[in-house]
Amino acid sequence: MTSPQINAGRLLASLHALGQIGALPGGGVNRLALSDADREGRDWTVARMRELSMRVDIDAIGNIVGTFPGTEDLPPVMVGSHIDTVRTGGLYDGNYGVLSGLEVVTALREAGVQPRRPLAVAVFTNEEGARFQPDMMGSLVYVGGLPLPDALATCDADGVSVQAELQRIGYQGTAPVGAPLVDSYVELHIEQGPVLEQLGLQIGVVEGVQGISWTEFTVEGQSNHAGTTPMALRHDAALVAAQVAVFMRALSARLGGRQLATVGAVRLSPNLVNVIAQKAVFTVDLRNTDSAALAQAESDLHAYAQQAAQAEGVRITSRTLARFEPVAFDPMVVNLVEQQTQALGCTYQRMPSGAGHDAQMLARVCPSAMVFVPSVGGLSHNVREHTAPADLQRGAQVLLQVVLALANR
Ligand code: HGY
Ligand code: MN
Ligand code: MN
Ligand code: MN
Repeated sequence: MTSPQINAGRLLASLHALGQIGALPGGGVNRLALSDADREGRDWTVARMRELSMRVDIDAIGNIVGTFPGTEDLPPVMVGSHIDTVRTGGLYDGNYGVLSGLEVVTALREAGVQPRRPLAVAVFTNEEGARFQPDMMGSLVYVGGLPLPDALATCDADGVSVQAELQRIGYQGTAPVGAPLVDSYVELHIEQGPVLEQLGLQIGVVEGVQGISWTEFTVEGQSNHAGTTPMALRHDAALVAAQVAVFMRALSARLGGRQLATVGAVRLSPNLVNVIAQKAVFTVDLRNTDSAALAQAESDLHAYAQQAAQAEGVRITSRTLARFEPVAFDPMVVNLVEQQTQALGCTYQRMPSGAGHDAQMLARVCPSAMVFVPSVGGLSHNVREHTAPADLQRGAQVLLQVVLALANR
């Protein structure tokens, strides 16, 4: 029996092979949740699990869990992430955590090492929330945080439901969802931000995830002729959307610290060059590590949006698309990640996660933590997303060591 080693070439090859599915012409990946590309990516990943003789379970929200048996029939140590992407995704966001999990299983098999506890590799449905909200939908249902019928009934902007798409791509499984018996969960992920690269560090020991608030606003004004309507007589829905977008900077400055605020999606109608917009539907993404500050940001946002709408004489309504409090990971697992990182001689720092992750949902049912590796230029949700091969290999080796420590304790 030798000590299991991550094979960097094999891991890279699997990332590039999966990255071909939904590949965009100029580079990057578009594998929106429950799309044909997502189905193809799921088929490819399930085939890898079966090649590793893993038991494959697919639950009613389409979560895929491959299990590598332990010497004892105990609740598994789980690793994993997601393989759905945003429309301008990269090779690594989510995919890296899933494929590193399969690489860990491969390395264990190669070395003839069977851990005491089983090792589960999870592919959670719709982590991104780009097409169906909320994000982290599959893992939220998995831990009992969102009733399955509500998730299945969720529709995208074209009115297509999660259930219809799961059935269409053949991934509405029969395994029960609900609070699963999982011993612990560790998610390996690219940082998706600039911190590790700017500090020249190799590993992020992630202590928690910041709070997330997604709101969709609908503004209804009055379409009118752009050439004949005096400015003072307009009821311009696009103006209010633009004012809220500009307000993001003021909101962030007002709350200082780590308040992040983004208007990411704007849909105007009739969306024509010579027509004052009758309707604007736009989203606001607020993030903060501090729960009270996040609530304050939400309150300031709604007060400003109402005031801007009133001044323009338009109607405004809103609905919450996602709302998750900040999460702190279990110190036992975080300390283990730090110990294994130190044992491997990696440079590192403890840090929060700016992005949402499935780990923040698993933390509701079992001790969880995350491991980050650097993102080149801090880029993610961008087709130029990149992480150096040495960093990918190092992160996966840390994951392997943490998994063995958890599985054999
Ligand atoms: O938005 C997020 O942070 C996650 O990638 N869905
Ligand atoms: Mn991700
Ligand atoms: Mn993402
Ligand atoms: Mn994410």
